[in-house]
Amino acid sequence: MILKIYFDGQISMEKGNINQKKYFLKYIDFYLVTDSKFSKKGILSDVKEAVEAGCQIIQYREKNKSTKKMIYEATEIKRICRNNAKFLVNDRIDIALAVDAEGVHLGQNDMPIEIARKLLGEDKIIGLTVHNVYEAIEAENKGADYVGLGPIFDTATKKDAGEGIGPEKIREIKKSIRIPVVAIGGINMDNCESVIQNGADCLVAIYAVVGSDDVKNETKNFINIIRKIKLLRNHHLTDKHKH
Ligand code: TZP
Ligand code: MG
Repeated sequence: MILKIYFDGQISMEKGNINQKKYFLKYIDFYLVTDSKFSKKGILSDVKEAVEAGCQIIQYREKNKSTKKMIYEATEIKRICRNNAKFLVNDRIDIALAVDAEGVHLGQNDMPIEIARKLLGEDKIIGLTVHNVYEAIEAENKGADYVGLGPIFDTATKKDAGEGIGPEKIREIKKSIRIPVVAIGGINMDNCESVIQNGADCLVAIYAVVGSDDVKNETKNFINIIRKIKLLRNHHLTDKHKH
């Protein structure tokens, strides 16, 4: 069980245990969620380019494909991620189990997290979508490894996402839980600074990345800006403590 941290910030977790999982999640920046509707070159190409750009966590999200097709794509994504990125499956515990993915991402109406945990075991990553402080605290208490918070801004990518809650809401959630907060919904290069400034540990931008002509470059741009703002944010925090 070796956790390797490379000089360029890449983290590789070769065999999971709970502490390594928690440590890994503390340091993720940009999180790619696949979307075959908006993808220009196909989801496998998107995953490959994002991993090459340094993305360390990928979520396979498909709402309308056959189970057979999903098993095939999930197997391919796992192969592309290898030791370079964690691979999670949205909603489908059965697919995650079938391909031995590193975790799942669940919504409020998906399988209850306690049951998912029993099926997947302690080493797997379970993320839960939350919309408010109450759901965030409940997610932490029930053993979620991170929360997905959103939609931060209005988005056309998920039809039933509801209205954007605004980046300031991230601060409120951060104060109420210790597990990482992954911001999602309507995030692009122009507004991502405010998301990190307000305390998000990580962010997802689907359309801005997979709908672009150059997934690798867009992923790199997001990673660079997130890391820059985190450095400034953390520097500002330590400065405040000095005075
Ligand atoms: N969950 C909440 S908003 C959303 C999901 C899956 C869609 C985010 O897509 P985009 O293109 O980054 O707004
Ligand atoms: Mg779901």
